[in-house]
Amino acid sequence: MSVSGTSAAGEKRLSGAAPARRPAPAFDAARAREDFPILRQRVHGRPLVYLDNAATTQKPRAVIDAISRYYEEDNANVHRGVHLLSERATRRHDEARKRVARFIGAPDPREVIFVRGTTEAVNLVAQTFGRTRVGAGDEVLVTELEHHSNIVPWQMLCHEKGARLRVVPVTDAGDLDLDALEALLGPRTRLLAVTQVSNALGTVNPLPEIIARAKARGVPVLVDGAQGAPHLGFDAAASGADFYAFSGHKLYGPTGVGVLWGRREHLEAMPPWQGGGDMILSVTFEKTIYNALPHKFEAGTPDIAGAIGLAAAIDYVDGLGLEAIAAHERELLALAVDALEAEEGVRLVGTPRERAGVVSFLVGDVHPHDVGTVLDRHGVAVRAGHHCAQPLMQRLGLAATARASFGLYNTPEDVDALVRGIRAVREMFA
Ligand code: 7TS
Repeated sequence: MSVSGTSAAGEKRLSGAAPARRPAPAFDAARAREDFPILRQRVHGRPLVYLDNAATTQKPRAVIDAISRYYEEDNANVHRGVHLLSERATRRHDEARKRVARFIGAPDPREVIFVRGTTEAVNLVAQTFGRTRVGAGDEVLVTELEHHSNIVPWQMLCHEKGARLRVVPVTDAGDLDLDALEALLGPRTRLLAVTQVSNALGTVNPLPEIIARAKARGVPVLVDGAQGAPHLGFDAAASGADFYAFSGHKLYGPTGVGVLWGRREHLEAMPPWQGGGDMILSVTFEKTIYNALPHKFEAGTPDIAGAIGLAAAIDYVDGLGLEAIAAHERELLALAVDALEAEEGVRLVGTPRERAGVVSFLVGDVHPHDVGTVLDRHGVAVRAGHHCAQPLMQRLGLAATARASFGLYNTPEDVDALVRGIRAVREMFA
């Protein structure tokens, strides 16, 4: 599933293109909010305003119930038992994989590997695909926008292989410098690892263009969809990408489960990663024959309840309509950006051409941690810090920012509460 529509020219949009010219479908965030039990509470005596969705999203009742129901009715290990419960658990786990495949437009559910999250997905690719493809003197390309989890695994690989990690720079506005990308794609480039959306600035990368440029040089592309999947969706088959990674917990699903999608031919050719049960067909002390996809990459008992919870989250999101959610979030974000720009003493960090989910800011010279603490006293949950993007912070000459990040249940009133909280920060530190 992807919110990317098809333009009048019939050209498939992924992200980064102009918004479709049609009225946004009505979306009732206040009503959706009631699906999330956790949001009913008060913190420090104030109604909770949850604006830390880029870190993790809250879970709707449908997801919580799906997980409880699994444990109450179906719990058993998968692929092992001959008994009814095990058959049921296996079937539900398989159905969850198919649900994910449909959501991201994967041509074949066997290309969907369940992992712990985006971090594990990237490490899997680095240690299998990367280890077989990258040698001494080769280059792996990342960008200045990346989260640590799309930097460090590649750095470790390069260190091991005597390869070179190269970095696509960002502009002061927080957009990738595509001319620099072009110049960096060279004969030794073995992979480009790039995020769909920046978790620190909200930049939406123009993936179709980026992927086309890499493909023109025969360079495989891994897309980090941790922040993209919840706001934009993805169409794996149409994207031209080779790998896509995302985390269930940022998509209203449970923690502990995420997805690696990879092109079949890559996954077939890649050596297995972890060894253990389920990833084998037969074992002797002399030789092990590995299992077929997807099991080859899923050693040990998987997070069965997690996969079922993730499928329930996808059902929930699709039920509301990812496109309607995206339109709602775009409106909220525009409101927040306007309000913060108009606010005395507030500086936005990053003014990318297209933005999703996130706005980073500074309040005067108040330390972002103090901003976050005062906001918390007003019931407003934001993140303050380097957002696991220290190289990006260094590039921008900052140690940290405060970050408000939006989800489907946020409302214009939440933006008002943020602004009131920021005024309280200014008064306190005036
Ligand atoms: N990639 C991006 C772009 C992310 O934003 C994150 C997590 C990850 C990868 C890692 O995901 P995980 O589920 O494996 O941990 N980002 C954040 C954040 O912005 N605040 O807390 C976690």
